[in-house]
Amino acid sequence: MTSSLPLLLLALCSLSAAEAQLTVFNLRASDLPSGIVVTTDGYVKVFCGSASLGETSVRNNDPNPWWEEKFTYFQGQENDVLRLEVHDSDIFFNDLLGVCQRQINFMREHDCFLESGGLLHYSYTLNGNNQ
Ligand SMILES: [Ca+2]
Repeated sequence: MTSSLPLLLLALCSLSAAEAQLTVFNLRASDLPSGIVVTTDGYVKVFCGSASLGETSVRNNDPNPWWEEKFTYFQGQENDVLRLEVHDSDIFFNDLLGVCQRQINFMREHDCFLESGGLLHYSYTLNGNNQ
C-alpha cells in the first residue's frame, strides 16, 4: 500500500477537532552524522504544539539508534503540529541535528530527513473516541 507516501495531502479531511490521545513511538534514526563530532550520541525531544512531551534517553556512540520510549499526550488534536528534535549529546553543548515537524493526520509513520544528515523514523496514533 502507499501509506508512507510523503506527498499525500489529507488537509481537506474534516474530522472533529475534539481532544484525543496522541501516542508517539517507534523512534529510530539511521546514518546520523559522525564526522563533525567525536561520537554521535543521539536523543530526541518530542513536542505537540507548545507542549513538551519529554525526551528520550541518550544512545551513546550509535549512528543508528532506536529508542523504546513512548510519549503520550492527552490533549492532542487533529492538525496539531508534532515536532521531533534530534540532538547529539556532548559534554559541553548539545548539537541539534535536525527537526521533524508536521501536522498530525492519518499519516501514522514518517521518515524525515535531518538537516545535518541522516534519517529519523517515527510512528504515532491519535485515538479520538475513548467512551
Ligand atoms: Ca556527541
